[in-house]
Amino acid sequence: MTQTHPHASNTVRGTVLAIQANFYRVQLHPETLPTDGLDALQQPLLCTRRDRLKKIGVKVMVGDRVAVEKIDSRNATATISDVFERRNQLDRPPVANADRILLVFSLAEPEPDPYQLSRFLVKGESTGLPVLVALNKADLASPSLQQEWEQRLGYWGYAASAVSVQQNCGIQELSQHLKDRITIIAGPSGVGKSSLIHRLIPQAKVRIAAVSGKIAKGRHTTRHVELFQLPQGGLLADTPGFNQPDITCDPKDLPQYFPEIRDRLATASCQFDDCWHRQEPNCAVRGDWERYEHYLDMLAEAESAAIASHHTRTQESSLKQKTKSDHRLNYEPKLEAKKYRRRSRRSQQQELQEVCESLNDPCESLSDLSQTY
Ligand SMILES: Nc1nc2c(ncn2[C@@H]2O[C@H](COP(=O)(O)OP(=O)(O)O)[C@@H](O)[C@H]2O)c(=O)[nH]1
Ligand SMILES: [Mg+2]
Ligand SMILES: [Zn+2]
Repeated sequence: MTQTHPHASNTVRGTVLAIQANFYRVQLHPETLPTDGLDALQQPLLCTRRDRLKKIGVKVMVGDRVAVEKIDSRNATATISDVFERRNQLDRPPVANADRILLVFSLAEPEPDPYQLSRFLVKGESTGLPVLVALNKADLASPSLQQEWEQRLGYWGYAASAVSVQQNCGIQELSQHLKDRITIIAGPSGVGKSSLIHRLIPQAKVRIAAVSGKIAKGRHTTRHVELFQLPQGGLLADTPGFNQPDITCDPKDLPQYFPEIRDRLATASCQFDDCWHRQEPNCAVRGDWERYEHYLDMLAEAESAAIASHHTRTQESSLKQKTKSDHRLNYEPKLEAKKYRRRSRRSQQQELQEVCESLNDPCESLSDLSQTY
């Protein structure tokens, strides 16, 4: 990634809100604009990426802070000339510089499933970002049920608040936490994530329609990551619902994704430094707390995932070796032809993948949140 000096004078900067095909929708940062108040530049601009960035392979992600040039305020277009260093980067959904995860569950329709909640929480924690929790559809739940869940999540280490998007209850308070930040919304499907975004940003839908018509005629626009701008400042990204986030983290990292374990280890330590908190003697973590069973289940899952991915890697490398040792066979004309066809299919596949990437459509892999720095 290249870097422009962030304080270079007359560099206009902005944040990438959405990517479609080879276009980037960029909201300019007002404080970097020339002082002669250009009203036209308060709307997002449609940008292309400077050729040099393409050549050196600099990718632009949603959430990226960028430098722009060649601003045409009449047509609301510009060119991205540089990408600033990312603070962090989520793979699924592909978003840079996110500040927090907002997990939305519902108190009814669907009812909370403690183990599913727990998995979402662990997945959220694994991004390294702070995790907020909202319990929606309070209008469908008795006050005692609301209290019960708020308390239960409190024991788990989360200050969860019951809200009702439909009745506009608790939404103002929630939006205070979203101000001036990039927040990723996740949670099971049907809990009201999209409804929440529309409640916070009534014009969100309208704007999507207007832009997709302008830049991507004929292309499907429903499955891409987009940052929505909150009226009071701040950006929100919706993620399509998924019901069972998989636990694929490094098993060694799992304990730190449970606030209950973090708390226990802050005041006590296990006899063994490499304690898995299972049956080891003098473990400070094992004990009578609700999610301990969840921890054990997820630990087993993370371990099998690690073993499975190790197997895949070993298999792949032995396959490669086999091809190498069978190299002679490749001199047969028939196989050459096959090889040629295969390559051509592969390049087609690659092209498709590039289109997917530029559309920022993660194809079928939006099913979990994970982070690479
Ligand atoms: N009763 C009630 N229904 C809601 C509330 N918020 C959303 N819904 C409904 O729940 C359903 C799923 O909402 P949606 O926003 O599509 O959920 P998503 O899958 O998480 O994006 C829709 O029928 C909404 O009208 C709420 O606060 N109360
Ligand atoms: Mg939705
Ligand atoms: Zn232990």
